[in-house]
Amino acid sequence: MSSSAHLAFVALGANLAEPVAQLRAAGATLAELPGSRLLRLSSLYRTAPVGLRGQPDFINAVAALETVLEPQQLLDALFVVERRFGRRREFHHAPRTLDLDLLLYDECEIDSPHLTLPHPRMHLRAFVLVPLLEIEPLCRIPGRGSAAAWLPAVSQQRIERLAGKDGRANATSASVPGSDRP
Ligand code: PH2
Ligand code: MG
Ligand code: MG
Repeated sequence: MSSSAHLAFVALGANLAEPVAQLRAAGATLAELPGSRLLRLSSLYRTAPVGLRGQPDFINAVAALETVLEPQQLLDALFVVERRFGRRREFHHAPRTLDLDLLLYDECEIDSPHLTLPHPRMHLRAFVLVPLLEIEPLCRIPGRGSAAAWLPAVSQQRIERLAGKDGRANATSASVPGSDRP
């Protein structure tokens, strides 16, 4: 890909309709986004809902993409994938078959009505930080510093890496690094 390519990180989440299968399929779909290449996909993690009551556990992961799309184009492409996976925006924070959140795009800091970068709550969520650090251990969040430095702040949030093949996100072109995190 050309030198105009950008590095983006996307959070994947689901807590409805066989979420492990949804996330595996979503990983494969991200590998086919226009103008983009899937560089890495984290393991899958089972996580307690954050900020929501009475919802099932989530399955979460994070993907690293190289892309020539601009941030808004990438966001639009992610919405298309969400819709393809049957996401209906019934109400804010409704349980979802697939949620794709753009976390980081190069060092960009953007605050527009449609898009805030970095994602404004990513540093406060174990379900983002843990898979992100699995695939980008030295990750820095513009305006927030080292991502790893935020881990103590989220240590109360339950997160468990899925063992065996369930922990593998199974996107054909992704390399899934081994992790000895329990
Ligand atoms: N997404 C939310 C709110 N809370 N909690 C977990 N564990 N995983 C998520 O993906 C998640 C959440 C809003 O999108
Ligand atoms: Mg979300
Ligand atoms: Mg979202």
